[in-house]
Amino acid sequence: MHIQETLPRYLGKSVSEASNKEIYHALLALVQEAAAGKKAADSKKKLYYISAEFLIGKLLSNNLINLGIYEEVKAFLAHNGKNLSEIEELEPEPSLGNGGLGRLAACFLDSIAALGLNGDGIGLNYHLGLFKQTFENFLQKETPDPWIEKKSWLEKTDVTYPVEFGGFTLHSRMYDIAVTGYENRTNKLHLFDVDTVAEEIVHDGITFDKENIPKNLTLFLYPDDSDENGRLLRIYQQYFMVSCAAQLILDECTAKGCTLLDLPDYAVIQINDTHPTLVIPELIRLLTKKGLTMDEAIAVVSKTCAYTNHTILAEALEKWPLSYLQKVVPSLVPIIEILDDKVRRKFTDESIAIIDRNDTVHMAHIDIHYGFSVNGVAALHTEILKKNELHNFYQIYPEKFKNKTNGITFRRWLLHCNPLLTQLLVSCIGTGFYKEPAQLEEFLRFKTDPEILRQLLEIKYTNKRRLCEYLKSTQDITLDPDSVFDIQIKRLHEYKRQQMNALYLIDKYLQIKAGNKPSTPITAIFGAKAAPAYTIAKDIIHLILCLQELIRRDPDVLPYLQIVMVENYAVEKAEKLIPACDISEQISLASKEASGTGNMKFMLNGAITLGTEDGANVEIHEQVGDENIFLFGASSDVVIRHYKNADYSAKAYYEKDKDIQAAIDFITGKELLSIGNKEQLTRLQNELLTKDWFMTLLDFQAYKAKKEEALRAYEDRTAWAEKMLVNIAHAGFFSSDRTITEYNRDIWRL
Ligand code: Z15
Repeated sequence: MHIQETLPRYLGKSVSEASNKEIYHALLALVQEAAAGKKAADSKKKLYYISAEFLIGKLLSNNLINLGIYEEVKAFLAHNGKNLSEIEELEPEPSLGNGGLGRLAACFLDSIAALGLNGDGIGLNYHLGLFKQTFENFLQKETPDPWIEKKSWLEKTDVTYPVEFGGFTLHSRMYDIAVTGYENRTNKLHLFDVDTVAEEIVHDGITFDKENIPKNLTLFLYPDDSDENGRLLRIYQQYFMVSCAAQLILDECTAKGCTLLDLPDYAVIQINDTHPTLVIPELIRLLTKKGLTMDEAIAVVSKTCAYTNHTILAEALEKWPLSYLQKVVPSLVPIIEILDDKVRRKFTDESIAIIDRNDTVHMAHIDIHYGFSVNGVAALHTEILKKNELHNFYQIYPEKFKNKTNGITFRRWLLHCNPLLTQLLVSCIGTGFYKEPAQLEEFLRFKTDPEILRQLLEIKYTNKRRLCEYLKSTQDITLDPDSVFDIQIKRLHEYKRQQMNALYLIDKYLQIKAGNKPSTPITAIFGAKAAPAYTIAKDIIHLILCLQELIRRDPDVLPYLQIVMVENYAVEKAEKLIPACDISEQISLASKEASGTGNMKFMLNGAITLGTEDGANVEIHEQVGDENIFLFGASSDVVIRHYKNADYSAKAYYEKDKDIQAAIDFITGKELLSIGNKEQLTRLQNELLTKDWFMTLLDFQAYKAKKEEALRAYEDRTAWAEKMLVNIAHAGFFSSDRTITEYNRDIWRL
């Protein structure tokens, strides 16, 4: 491509005369055309990755990198007085996901295309996204996030399908986003929508009429499901998504010559968590309508669908009352009853039934009985599924169970977000790791090279300075780049234990007040959205914001400790935070974080993990060895035993530990009450003292000791840089290219 000629042609004027917005639009069109040119031939068998979330992030730079024209475009713009980074800032981030599960789906699409595999994503086009988070009076406030502009990556198609609900029919509209693989083929992300959706029904933040399905169906991702109408709306969304998916899949397969009985030769469907589970009965319904017998349809679908489990948290495993399904999708109920009946005839074990004695439908049970593969997302997680949560299924179907440890795309999480580190790596070991991430291990040769270690530290410092500038310009916060950057960014959930980090910071504050100052100042950074109806999660945000303010006002403490909560944490923020991190907080209660993927992004960018032996932290530990990770806390076995014996008492820890007492008492002490709200702070304190379901106090002292050890280790910068280097060099395993290669080898067989 000759960008000097093409870009002005798309612009209709010279680059130097164009505004950044015009250049953004021209690049958008140019990239879309270039991507379309990379559409590869359809292989016989195709993967369909169905997911309620695709947290794809901004696409311009990613696409330029994958098309191999990033440097060329950047240089040409610079030559004309334009800055590509400033143009990137104008792109709105698609708000199509919550957290890890959605971001994983996005990394997977990138790797599927990069590996040249024929696979599309299927999801929904939420107009107002998740929600936009702002802070007001130290509280989270939610407003709509209208990310779709007139000119966007979405390409409207003329594909539409009827979707029949109880009492009415909606007609879908398919939008496509091109997914261009790194120097490889272009696949598609298909996002279904309804033309009738009406953004104007939203008022007072994110409130809307939950019963007006034609107008609200694709407004928001995961609308508040704290009431019945919210839960019904979720089922409307889910059925709409999978009915469109099933119709599209059958259309594409029959167009390629599929006779339906041979569907598994043409399609493999990956069901991302239980949200798309209804695709199983929906496909069975459609196949029987097209003439297959019920048994034939069930057999065909069971060989086509594979399920990924992302959590052992009971409250996240979806169960719907049969009466809800009866109201929303009456046509699927007789099929689900047949599926249940077949299971009951074969097995007497009540715990594996599809419809339980309370007439509740267990979505994961449908996936496991009527899919050919079940996978967890990290080694520990898969073992826990087999041993505990899904033990009875594992007994019946041991051959279905597989582990597929998660991964991340290095194109976004190294090449794009950390160009300086990428450059250093290329100068040391060449570009082989672009396509073979395992080659990063060659970087180990430089482990004792003082010049390379110096450069690693210098790059980290530059990235920290850039983050400081960014936070200054976006949130008017001044940070000290010479402090140690300790970062916890992820959805807010009690099991992730942001509250434990907050208690540590209270403890640190009290120590500084008592004259015990850290040798290197500490900057603790948080980023997290809380589900709008998750009261305690919002209370934890309140606590952190109050602590941030308390210290901001305290000149005795501010030089040694600073807390900042980044507003509206999203992919674009992660891309700026991760390269600037020294200590990566991965402190979930062992057994509860299925994998984590932020942990991998931090490692790849030279942050050292401070974490529990949970999820993929276990595998990070295996990669880097004891010397290059800071692990603490109760093991998953111990934790699981506490739950089984119901013998954990937060109160007991409070009563016997003076540090814990001081930190917990501080939550409702006069300092914080002068800033925050009594109601929220008292509720949170009470929760920690009387419930503490995720055992914060159990691990508090171990956490504190290990964090102090990490901070001491940071004092020897050369030794620290060696740890950084080892982490980077061993991150190759966590490339999603490796993960996808395994999915294809063991599940999809494309
Ligand atoms: C989500 O982001 C995850 C699990 C879920 O059940 C839902 Cl509903 C959303 C996360 C896990 O918490 C995280 O540990 C994992 O890394 C990620 O999915 C991708 O597998």
